[in-house]
Amino acid sequence: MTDEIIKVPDIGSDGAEVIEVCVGAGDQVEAEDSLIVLESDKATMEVPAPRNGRVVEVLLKVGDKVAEGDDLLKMAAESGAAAPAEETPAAPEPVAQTPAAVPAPEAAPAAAAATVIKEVRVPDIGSDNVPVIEVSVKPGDEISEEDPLVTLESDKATMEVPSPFSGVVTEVKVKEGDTLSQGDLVVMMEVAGAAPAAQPAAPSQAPEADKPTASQPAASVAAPTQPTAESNRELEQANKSIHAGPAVRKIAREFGVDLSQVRGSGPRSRILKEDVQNYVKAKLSEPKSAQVSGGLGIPQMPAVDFSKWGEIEEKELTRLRQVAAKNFQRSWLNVPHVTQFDESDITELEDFRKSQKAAAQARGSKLTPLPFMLKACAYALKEMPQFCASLSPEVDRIIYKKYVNIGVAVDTPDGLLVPVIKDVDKKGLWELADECVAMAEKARNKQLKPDEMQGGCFTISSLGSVGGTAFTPIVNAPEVAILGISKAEIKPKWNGAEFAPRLMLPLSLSYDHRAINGAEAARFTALLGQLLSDIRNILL
Ligand code: CAO
Repeated sequence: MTDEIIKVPDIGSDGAEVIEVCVGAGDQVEAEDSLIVLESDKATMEVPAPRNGRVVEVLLKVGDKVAEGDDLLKMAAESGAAAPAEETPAAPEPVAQTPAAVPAPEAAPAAAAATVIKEVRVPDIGSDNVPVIEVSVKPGDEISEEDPLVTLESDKATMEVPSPFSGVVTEVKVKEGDTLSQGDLVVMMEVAGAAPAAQPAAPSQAPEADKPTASQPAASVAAPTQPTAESNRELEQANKSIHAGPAVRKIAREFGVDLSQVRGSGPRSRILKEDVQNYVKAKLSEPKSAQVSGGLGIPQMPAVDFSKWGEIEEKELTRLRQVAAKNFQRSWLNVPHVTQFDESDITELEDFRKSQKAAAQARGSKLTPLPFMLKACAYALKEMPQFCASLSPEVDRIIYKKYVNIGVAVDTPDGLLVPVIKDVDKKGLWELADECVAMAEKARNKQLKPDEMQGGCFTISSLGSVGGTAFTPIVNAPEVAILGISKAEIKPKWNGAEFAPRLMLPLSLSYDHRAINGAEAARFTALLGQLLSDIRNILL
């Protein structure tokens, strides 16, 4: 038995940092098990085992900087395993399960092998020379039909090119920054059980129905080896945006696990195999009553042909809106909402804010009422910790958070985003003002990183710059409350002797009635009102 040095494969960039080592000396691994996790400035990626075998020695450690061809680990061939490496050639791309240089598309597989090599080309994307902003696969990845291959961004939209087949990626023909047009080659794939391709599926030759388009899922194109249930397809779709590697996605698919429900324990909340296993274990041991939660049997809306009554135009929702729609619906159906309305006299606060506007400008910042709201909410959350909490999924425990991170809903052309301002209680007004401006700008330029939208305890949704007198925001579950702010308005207020003009700020606090009762909500908005009417209260 000869040890083989497994090397770092082509990682699509000059270098990357090892952020996790998933195996140790003596571990028995199977092909596709994750060996290490790398993070470059563009992406996080797992390096999978090229075959079954035993790890003899790990040659890298967390924090190491690596590049293609670096030694990764020493692996012994499994006794009895087919074709052990007899010599240890420093193969430049040992990770790919399939040869790096794929045969021509027509190369017939061995007599009994039921695989063919297929080309995947860019479908009709509505414009030419669209830049690639993300490459989601690498050689050796086992992917499912409709998994994203690359993400393209035109001046109009961001779109993913989905895989029309389930199979193994053998070659990636594009890289970030390339520009693509309809018909350009994206990847080569080894597709199991597919009818041998009589001709490559070049769009110019392919029949219309064979061309996946950005707006039309490629479901009809693939020749799947086994029929996929509709629910499975939805699951895979939902799992796509989650921070997890291919091996984890594979077991999630096998167990039918919705990864958005799984808490990641890896670096930067990445979901590991054990997390999925623990989730499945926890689900299986759940009492039946908990398992039925959410299964409300609500009938689906009927499909209506609106064109019967006049001209229509159908447009695909942005991905952001689709995700937001699911989140809103999930929260609306799971959380018994109540909204408490109140108002706060911010006359003096507004005078103070205006007096500081020039100073804000001089610092290159903007002082809107929002940083004051953040500060007041942080104070109120510390005073009333039941608002800085989440219920356990089984609704038998409440988890109090000792940190004060507040999300701010930002309206962007693609939909709603909620960047989270961390440790609001520890920051000053200027710092909060700067961060609000920076986060809103990042949100609108699609530059927010996942960790900048995670870890919130409470959310503020301000429509104050737009208008309206009140609204009923949807709780950003698993948070238990959200504060809606509407436009401040001058109103006549009785001061005991006369009506005086006061600037009144409308507050709409929606809360989860399972975690918070009405009196608590009324006390919370009253406290906010008191803090905002004289911001010096915060110093007390
Ligand atoms: N009453 C009166 N005026 C207000 C106000 C209020 N409650 N809140 C803000 N304003 C004023 C600001 O003071 C500013 O005016 P000045 O320049 O004269 O000071 C102006 O409105 C514009 O403010 P802004 O929008 O630039 O900044 P902001 O800090 O108020 O809000 C942000 C930032 C990101 C929250 C906001 O731009 C936004 O996207 N809001 C929409 C959130 C949303 O869609 N929520 C709904 C979620 S549920 O679907």
